[in-house]
Amino acid sequence: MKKWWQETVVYQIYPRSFQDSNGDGIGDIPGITSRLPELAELGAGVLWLSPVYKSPQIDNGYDISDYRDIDPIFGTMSDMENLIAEAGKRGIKIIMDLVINHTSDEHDWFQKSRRRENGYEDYYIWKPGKKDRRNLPNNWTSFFMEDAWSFDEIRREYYLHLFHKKQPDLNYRNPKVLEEVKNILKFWLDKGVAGFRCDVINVLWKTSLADGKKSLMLTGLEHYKCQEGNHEILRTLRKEVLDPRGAFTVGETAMVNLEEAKLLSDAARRELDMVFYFDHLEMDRRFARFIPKKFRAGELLARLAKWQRGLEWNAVYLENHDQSRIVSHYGSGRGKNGQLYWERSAKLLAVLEFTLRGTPFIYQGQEIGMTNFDFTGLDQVKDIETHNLNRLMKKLLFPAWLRWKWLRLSSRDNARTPVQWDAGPGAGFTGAAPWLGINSNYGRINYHDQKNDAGSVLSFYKMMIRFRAGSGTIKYGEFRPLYAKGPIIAYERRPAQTPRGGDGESFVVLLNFSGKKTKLSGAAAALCPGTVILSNTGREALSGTARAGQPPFPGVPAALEPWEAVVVRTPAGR
Ligand code: TEU
Ligand code: CA
Repeated sequence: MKKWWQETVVYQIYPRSFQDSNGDGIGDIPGITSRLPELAELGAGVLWLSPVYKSPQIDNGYDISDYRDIDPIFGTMSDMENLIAEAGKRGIKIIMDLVINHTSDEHDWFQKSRRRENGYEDYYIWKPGKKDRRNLPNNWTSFFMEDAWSFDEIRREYYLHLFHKKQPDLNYRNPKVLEEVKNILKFWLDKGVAGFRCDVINVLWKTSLADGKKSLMLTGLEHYKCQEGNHEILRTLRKEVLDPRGAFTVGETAMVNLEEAKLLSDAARRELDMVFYFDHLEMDRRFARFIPKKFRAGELLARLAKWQRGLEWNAVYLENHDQSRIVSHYGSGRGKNGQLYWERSAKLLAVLEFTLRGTPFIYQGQEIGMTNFDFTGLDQVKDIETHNLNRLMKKLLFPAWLRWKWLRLSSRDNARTPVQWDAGPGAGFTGAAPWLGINSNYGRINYHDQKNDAGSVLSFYKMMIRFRAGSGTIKYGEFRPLYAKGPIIAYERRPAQTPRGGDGESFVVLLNFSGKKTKLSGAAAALCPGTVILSNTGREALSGTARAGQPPFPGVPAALEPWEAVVVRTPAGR
């Protein structure tokens, strides 16, 4: 049975960088409301807001000190209620970012827990110990490349934090914690939100606090990733809160593998509706996403095929607030003369995203082809993860030039520079000094200049969103990898559950991930006779000009132009 969240497109907003409305250089909720017309025109059906709750902003809001209040930098609760109402008038749903693995240390619960106030003693994971780095409760390291334990001067004990020391982990062995979380979900669902993006939702249950297998990345992971206790928490939340309200959930599941993702997102298990995995964005990186290695289009196809065919339903995404900009990462920005094919490669990536099986997620600015930042040094970077990684690499004696070479590729700030709305002052984002530098290419890449340009990246995104919406095969059909040679990959989308050759549309997608015109081997050309119906080079116009009495231009091109993307409709019964 089809679900509303399979039909729609989700647009992620990182509020502090989206639109400033009160001239303090920080994006805010009224700013989002003012841009609803643009979002409706794009075709977004759901808006996912990164956290706007009260927070000391150590991790840009992923350190929450009050789940039931809005941080003043973003506005007020009535601004939030107004956004939900105004979006609703346009048929747009809102989902909130649910961060329940940890809170801020400035949350009332932590303040009470550190003082052992009655009932709060065990809201977090505390361990006795002398204040001495040499005898931490275990050898675990954090996602931010530091110790995972800090000593609290008030309680005189250690507490666990898988992220920053100001983000203490909640203790789900204490049933009161889950009750608190249920109430937070109800509070926001009663406000009219349609569901949640669930932050690092696969590390909630720590089965053991024993030492972990030593690793450069996340010593201790095996004790808390995707544990049975975590599945139980998700099933409880689904059963008691989410399903009764028909709420939608997408889980961010760090370091998840396919088997774990199946358990977390299998419909019959009633845990999450879908999950964000990272496999497809890390095939040209070592140590998660920090050290670059060669991009291989064939490897990308293999990984996409694994998840497209492995999961019942995918969350399809190429960018978010933690990842670098996809046109810089997998597009022409990866190579030399990146600007030459910037537009065409941004469109190629849109063809990829909107012809895969699953719910597409667009990250703010992706629809206009925003690129990685143009910072010249770490002093312009705000993200704590980048600065911690720099400190770790310095300790490992990597020279400064190499540290910066790698960090500028993977820094989360690449995704966090302000949205480039127009070529005017502050790129139309703010009239003040922005909290983070605006990319100097906003004169060339901005929403306003693309809005009415039929050939722009933005117009192409709108067309791809409509194309997907209009095709049952693209939404629900099977995915089959067809071809991978050098920079070219091809895959097929066929109507699901029909014998080969069933009626209904079938498509073959061909993508050239290079700046060179590349021949298709004979095998590929034979793969998909048919008609080019869509491309980022206008090739379909050729195939559409069938000469009188002649069949339409035989679809498959013998070679793909640099960064060319082609969608071929193959005849039924192929
Ligand atoms: O991210 C969790 C997380 O695992 C990422 O930082 C991850 O390391 C990377 O994106 C995978 O390549 C979530 C939020 O998205 C992030 O912004 C927060 O900093 C983090 O949780 C803590 O809440
Ligand atoms: Ca503001």
